[in-house]
Amino acid sequence: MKIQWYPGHMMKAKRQMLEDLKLIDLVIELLDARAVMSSRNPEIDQFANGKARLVLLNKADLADDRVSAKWVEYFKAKNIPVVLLNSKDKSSKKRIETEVMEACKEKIERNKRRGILNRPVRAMVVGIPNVGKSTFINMYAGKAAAKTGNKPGVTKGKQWIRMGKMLELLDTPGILWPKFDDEMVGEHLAFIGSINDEIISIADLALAFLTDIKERYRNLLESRYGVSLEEDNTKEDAVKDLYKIAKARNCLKSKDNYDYEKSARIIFDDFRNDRLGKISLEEPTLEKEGEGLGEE
Ligand SMILES: Nc1nc2c(ncn2[C@@H]2O[C@H](COP(=O)(O)OP(=O)(O)OP(=O)(O)O)[C@@H](O)[C@H]2O)c(=O)[nH]1
Ligand SMILES: [Mg+2]
Repeated sequence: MKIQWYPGHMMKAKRQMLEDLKLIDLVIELLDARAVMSSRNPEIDQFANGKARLVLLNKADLADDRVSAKWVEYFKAKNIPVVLLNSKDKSSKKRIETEVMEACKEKIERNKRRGILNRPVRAMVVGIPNVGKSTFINMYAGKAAAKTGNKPGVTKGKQWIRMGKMLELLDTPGILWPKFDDEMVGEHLAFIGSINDEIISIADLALAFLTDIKERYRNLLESRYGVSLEEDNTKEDAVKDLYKIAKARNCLKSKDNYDYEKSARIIFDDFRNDRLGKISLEEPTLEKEGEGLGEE
């Protein structure tokens, strides 16, 4: 499926972000651990050039641990500080504090040498819609300072949140980029709920989702819906699988007329709310020199 979503408010949010970057010492980039490649803004290295960086692989509680471990290795090999994170888990706070302070260490020391002692480090939290930026900030702050919600576009404008004396965090609205070069990127972003569902045919998206994950996570689908999925993985098989799930969930419009939209919504509600199991959509691949995620 070809999916694009770049509404006007994102263009505005991007302009604001570029403006605010001038004030920032550290860029905290939140990625979705289930779709690390697709959730990474391809322009980020250019935006954040010269700033201290920290990558957080958020929603790690929803991702496949085996795959997440590979992603950690991937970023480590590139010398990019990376942390696997569940922002809903309050006990992550201590660990993240250490990482943030480590990432800003140089800046704090440079300030000290210049005799600047009381200026807090300023960090900007960036990422695609719905990746958990505001949830992360609330966990870190230990209070509900920023508004959160399980749909894209909850944060509308920027908001500074002060963390004690030494740190200020800037919450930003989620942004995407004008065009996804690869169709898969748009699909994966839609699966994880970073694209407004209203612009997509949800039943078609469910077919794409079933095709995408069936080979690796067949057992999770079968046990969640109590069905036995088709052996193969063609488009026709996906239609049959969606039918089986609709039937198992009693999604009827009228007698013998199944409501595929309803069953598609059930599948995405389950996937996005941790009822399907730990699923990762993307694994790191070997890449050519100089290509891929992030600077060396
Ligand atoms: N399971 C799980 N859910 C999370 C995690 N972090 C955030 N969420 C949930 O993801 C949804 C989106 O969180 P937000 O913090 O509003 O996301 P955001 O990045 O600020 O989104 P926008 O403001 O729309 O750009 C909420 O339902 C959160 O509860 C996490 O680490 N694990
Ligand atoms: Mg937000």
